[in-house]
Amino acid sequence: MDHWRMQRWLSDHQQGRLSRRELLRRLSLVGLSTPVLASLLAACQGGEATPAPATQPTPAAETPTGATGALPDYIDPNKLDKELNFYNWSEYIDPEILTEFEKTYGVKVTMDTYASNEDLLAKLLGGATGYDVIVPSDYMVSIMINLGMLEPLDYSIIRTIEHIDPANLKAYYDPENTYSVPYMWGTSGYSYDTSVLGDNLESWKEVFEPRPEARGKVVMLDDQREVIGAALMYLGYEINETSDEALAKAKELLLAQKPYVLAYSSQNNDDLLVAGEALISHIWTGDALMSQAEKPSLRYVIPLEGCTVWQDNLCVPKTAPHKYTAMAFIDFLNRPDIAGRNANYIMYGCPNKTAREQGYIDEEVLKNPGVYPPPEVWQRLQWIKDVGEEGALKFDRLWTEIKTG
Ligand code: SPD
Repeated sequence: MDHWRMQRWLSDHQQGRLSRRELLRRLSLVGLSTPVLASLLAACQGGEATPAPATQPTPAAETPTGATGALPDYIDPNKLDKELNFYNWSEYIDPEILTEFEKTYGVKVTMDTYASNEDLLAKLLGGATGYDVIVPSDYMVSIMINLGMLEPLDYSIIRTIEHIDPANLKAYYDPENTYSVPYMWGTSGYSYDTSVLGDNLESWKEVFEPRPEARGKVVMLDDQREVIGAALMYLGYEINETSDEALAKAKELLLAQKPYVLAYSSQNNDDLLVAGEALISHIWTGDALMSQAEKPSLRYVIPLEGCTVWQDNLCVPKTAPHKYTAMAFIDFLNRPDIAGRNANYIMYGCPNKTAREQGYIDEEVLKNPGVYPPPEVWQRLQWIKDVGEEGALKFDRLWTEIKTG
């Protein structure tokens, strides 16, 4: 291993040019063991302080992977545009997959990122018309369909739909998959540091009414439906409950919790855990697993009272300027080898059945019950649903009261 190269990666990370996840992946590729990685990353603490640029060009010089295939024969190269604008959740794709698409298809991909479904919706409603592919979750697909914001998908191009597990298709929010193809799915439980809090934490109580050692060290997702939903489940309500009584109780709980909350963050919740500044974080599966790789004393919990299960989807906004290329990109992402590599990198549940069956997904990820929960755990998972305009307004108001209260 060239030390100069490793040093450059570390320095890029410290200056905010390389994400922690990408740094970790590159270092593990060159064979560094978990303890060595953990100490290197600890030495880099603070490296993420520099805010990431709003637009993240895909990495070029460092990525060793070249093109690994020709265009499928059903893709017409003359119809491909030279560029594609991808609006995705942060840390939600292996950057080398973007590079491979660029090289194979001759299309430059520009990716911007968002932190919540509500941010995505606000951005599009605010007039952003340049995006070609977006990744809304289940309930947000419903909302966007109802608002007429999505383009019907062209399955003469997205032929790789055949690899998606039928169990993940025809979901409640888009029963014919007219507008959406499943991308990844996961759960929203919490991770905590067993070396301080022990091995037996199982309830949302630890998050909402934390024990003294964890007070001031709790991080919540910066996501209104997730946070209010978790509070509702802890209180014994259904996650989509909008009655005034239930929301008043959720408000009381969340305001009482607030002095113990270090931050509401969906992007730094994992970093804060790894750095030891947080002891418990409300977190999505993939971020939980990635931080556990850096800090083995972390443990991911799907709480006894239940938590959210969600599925994120590839969709094309009606306003997309490069629709043919968008369909080709979605087709590419669903190739079993690509979907498998991506799932191994971001560590979320992968709806690509062929990728799972043909060994493209690491056994370690497939066997992890945090990623693929056993049937008894499924019984306590709930889907967030579109609660209509009035319900959405209530969640919105309550969230503002929590954040500013
Ligand atoms: N790090 C990216 C995670 C994407 C998670 N989407 C989750 C939506 C849950 N409502």
